[in-house]
Amino acid sequence: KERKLIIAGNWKMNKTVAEAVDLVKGLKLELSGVKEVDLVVCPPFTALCEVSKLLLDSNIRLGAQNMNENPAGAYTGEIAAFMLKEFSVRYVILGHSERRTYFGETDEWVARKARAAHAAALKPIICVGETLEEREQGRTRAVLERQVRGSLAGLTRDQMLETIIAYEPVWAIGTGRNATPEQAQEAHAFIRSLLAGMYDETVARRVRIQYGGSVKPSNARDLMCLPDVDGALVGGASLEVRSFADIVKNSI
Ligand code: G2H
Repeated sequence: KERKLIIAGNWKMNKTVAEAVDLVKGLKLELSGVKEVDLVVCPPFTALCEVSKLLLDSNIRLGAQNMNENPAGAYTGEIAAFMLKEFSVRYVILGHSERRTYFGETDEWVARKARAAHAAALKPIICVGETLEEREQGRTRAVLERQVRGSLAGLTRDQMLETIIAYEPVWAIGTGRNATPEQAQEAHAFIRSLLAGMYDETVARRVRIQYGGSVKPSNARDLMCLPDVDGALVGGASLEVRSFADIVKNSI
């Protein structure tokens, strides 16, 4: 494959600091030799500080699960990019469907966050994906097009090259029901074709598109070998050393 796979663990709202430290120590033991895949863990904000210390001498990079789009100031309860930079955070997940559903994030808002992430030299992982209802009504492509165009609005070509997209069909998130390889490949190829239209063929060829939604050791190989799937955003199965390490190993 011309694009290097990137596999990221999205821990969501899980793990105490002590649990996070244990998990990362275990992942370092299991995955220190992995060079074929870019590896990222995205702990909750409260564990970033301790986890960042453990990753100083590691091939595993640090990501956050969200950030505020403003530089600093009176935004009670929010976290800004410069605070993430203090812990050597390199990636930030933006517009996850849980944030869109429970916290009202819109495409336009996600795009503002993406521009703020790039302004701070953080690489955004921008999530898109249709609901079951939208798929059953045959609206998958229309929804993906609206989300991709809206959530990437205003990104320059250079910024786009440093952006990762995660295709996460909402019906596959945390349900144990992953997209079939055919469904995933079709959606990924469609997203790539959108990038070609919005930017150019080189951008479309270079940008990595992760699949997310019930990725586990048993389905990782079949999904990661697809031509337009360039990695995984893993939720539930990233919470244990064994399952995350096996997903990585089965993807190589
Ligand atoms: C999708 C995914 C991680 P899970 O949200 O972003 O979670 O693997 O638990 O479906």
